[in-house]
Amino acid sequence: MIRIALEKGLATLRIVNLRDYADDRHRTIDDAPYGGGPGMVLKVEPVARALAALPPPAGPREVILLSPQGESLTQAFFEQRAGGADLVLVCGRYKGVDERIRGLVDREVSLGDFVLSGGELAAMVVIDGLLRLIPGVLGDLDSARGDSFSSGLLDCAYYTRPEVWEGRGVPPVLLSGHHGEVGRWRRRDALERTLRRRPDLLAGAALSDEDARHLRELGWAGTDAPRQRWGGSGA
Ligand code: 9D3
Repeated sequence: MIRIALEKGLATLRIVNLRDYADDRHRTIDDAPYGGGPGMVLKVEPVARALAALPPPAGPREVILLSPQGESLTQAFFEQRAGGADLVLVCGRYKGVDERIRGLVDREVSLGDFVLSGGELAAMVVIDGLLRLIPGVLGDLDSARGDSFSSGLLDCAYYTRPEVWEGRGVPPVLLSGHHGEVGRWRRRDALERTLRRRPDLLAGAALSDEDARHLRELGWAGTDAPRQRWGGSGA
């Protein structure tokens, strides 16, 4: 998907190697933390020099540090940035980054509460989530418009051929050809799945009176229960 966006000229990507902005012959960009302790810390000067060496942006530009201390990425983050302003994604490694690097960035973003070895994969996640929203990158514009999180609900169930697989069929309404009924079934299924799996999302979803009535039939109290987490005690 990233390659297609670049080949179509719908986005440009520049990769900067921080080692090119080191100032010694070993191209060192990390050092031991003041105060002692294990691990290495990304130095501030290579990051500052790399940022200063970027071509002047044509329009607005936002510098984002990928870090486990950042705020969690959301679909809203991508939607707010789909307009095409320049993004600079700074990736750390090691035990962490010199605190003064935080003074060089506009925000700090994390993928979630788990530990990666560096920010590079997180940067690719940001790039993927953003480029797919650019019109013309995905074959079908509607496949981004209809995204699960754009509606604030989880997606409904989907099926494709065969009609029966190892004795397991498909909800008959999906084979009925009644588009109105299919639409209502999908909405109800999305509501039901969201209630069971991610009740926290219901607080932020745009719900019609009929949606709310259906949810209450399913036992929804109208308040959001705590999210069930993988590996949690409630799993
Ligand atoms: C010892 C404390 N660790 C923080 C949890 C140190 C540390 C571990 C791993 C500091 C940086 C990293 C490298 N991770 C990232 O750069 C990173 C990341 C992540 O680890 N999890 C979720 N999102 C992200 S975005 C960048």
